[in-house]
Amino acid sequence: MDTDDDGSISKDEWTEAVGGSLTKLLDERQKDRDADNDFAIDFQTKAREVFEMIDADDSWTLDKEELMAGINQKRVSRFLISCGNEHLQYLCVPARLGPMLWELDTSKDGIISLDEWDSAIAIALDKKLEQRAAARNRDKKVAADQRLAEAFDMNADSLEAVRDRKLAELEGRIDEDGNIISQEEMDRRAEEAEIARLRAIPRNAWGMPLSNRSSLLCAIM
Ligand SMILES: [Ca+2]
Ligand SMILES: [Ca+2]
Repeated sequence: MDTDDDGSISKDEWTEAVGGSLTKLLDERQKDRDADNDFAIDFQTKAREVFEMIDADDSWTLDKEELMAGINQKRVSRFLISCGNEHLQYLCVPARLGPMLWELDTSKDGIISLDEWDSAIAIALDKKLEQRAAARNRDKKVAADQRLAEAFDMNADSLEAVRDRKLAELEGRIDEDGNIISQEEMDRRAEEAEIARLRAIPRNAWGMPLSNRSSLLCAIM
């Protein structure tokens, strides 16, 4: 920030630093949007090609026979399986083709029109864009963690250790010596305590808990 190295941050330096990171953020968002747009165009183009590959008689509708033959083409099945809309994905499972056709055929005339196909593809595309955004956020989080680790002069492992400790503190998993108790150990201890609790319940000669009146009655009957 202190670009002229005079030991203080002037108004201009501040404006430049803040403005710079804002511009960078906006640039990044624009880049993400552009990449998503390119992806969407490519996805829709492929989807249309797949439709045409299945539509053997060029009627602009898909019937069951065309679908059954279509899924045997590698490009068709590869697209469908990874497309993100499960109604399209399950078309590739012969036993489920009928029910999926019924789901996709919203007009219930027994065939899939181009409109019905496009609606299914729109759902698939939304899912894909969601996955892309999630993956991007994951990447950004990893990058932010790395920056944080560098800022504190720690490597990612020690940052992870700090985070583990914080989590253990929050969950009350610290023993009297200040060591972290693992979740498995906590589970094991809880299980042991439960067994001890059950053993401590006074029982009659038939092994029924004395405190439980209904089981006591059962035992008598
Ligand atoms: Ca057709
Ligand atoms: Ca239809």
